[in-house]
Amino acid sequence: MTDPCLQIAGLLRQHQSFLLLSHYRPDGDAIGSQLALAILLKALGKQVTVWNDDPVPAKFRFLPHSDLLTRPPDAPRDFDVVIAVDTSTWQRVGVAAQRIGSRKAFVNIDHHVSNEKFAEINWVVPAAPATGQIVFDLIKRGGFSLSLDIANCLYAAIATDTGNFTYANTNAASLRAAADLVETGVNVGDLCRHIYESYPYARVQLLQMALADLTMTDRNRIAYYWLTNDMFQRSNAKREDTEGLIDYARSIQGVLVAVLFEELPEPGKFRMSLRSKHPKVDVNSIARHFGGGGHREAAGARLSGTPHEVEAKVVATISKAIQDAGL
Ligand SMILES: [Mn+2]
Repeated sequence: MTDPCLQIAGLLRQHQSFLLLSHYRPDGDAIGSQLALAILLKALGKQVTVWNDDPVPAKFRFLPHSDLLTRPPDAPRDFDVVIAVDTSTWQRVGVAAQRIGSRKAFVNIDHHVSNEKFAEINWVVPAAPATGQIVFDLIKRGGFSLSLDIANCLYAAIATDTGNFTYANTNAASLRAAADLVETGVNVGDLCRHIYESYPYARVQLLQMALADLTMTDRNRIAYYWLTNDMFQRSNAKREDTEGLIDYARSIQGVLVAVLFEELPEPGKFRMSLRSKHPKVDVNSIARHFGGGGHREAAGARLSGTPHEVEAKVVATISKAIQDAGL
């Protein structure tokens, strides 16, 4: 079996023009992994295009070269190599997928256990807590040099997907990578102040409204709350401000599964995020039941119906999963 790491490293050296993609509503891992690869390719003298349907969330705009990321154009363009990072299904790339003319190679670098391996070269490592950690591996084993700009992007990627190195997915390799990145010059204090202590006040107001209706159910083992369109309007918060809001439900003692429901601007459409705090409760399979996916301990899906129906169905499915796990 060819090592996908070395295969991809070969493509980066051999080809000239690259398109870097990730999922819409990008998180720190998506943005950090896209930018790290973009900076690496630029240093190699390559032509790099970075697309996302949605802009870089404000709190990640401090990352070096974040202005490289643009919305896909209206007309298709040709590339030598297309690389999708942190994207479990090709559909999650959004509109960008329709703006690719020709390509010689198609690469998928990801860590979602639900990844559909949609490309020609699929490097999917479910044991990696962040795609940024796989990109770190690519740089190390691929024999590329790690600059401070790349290190900042990768630290942001790994930190955000591991809950700043606190979730159960954090492993020795994440901490070794982090040590390496700090040795390269990453200033942890500065970086974390940007990511975790620079929230717009509107986000806190959104949280305030949402927490006022926090629901605890199933003997306080399921905690959830809603973000409604009305709350977004009243708080003036943006959709990107929702990243991490689920952690307040997750952090409650005794809670096994936390859910954040979000009403989408399209009528009758919702998204939900799920977090599990128990190794026996796999929220990826719960999300898959609703057409979504993710990881064992963190997953999500998009839903349709009325808020009441959606909530009842999801809570019942989680209750059953808890029961089936013998808890
Ligand atoms: Mn990720």
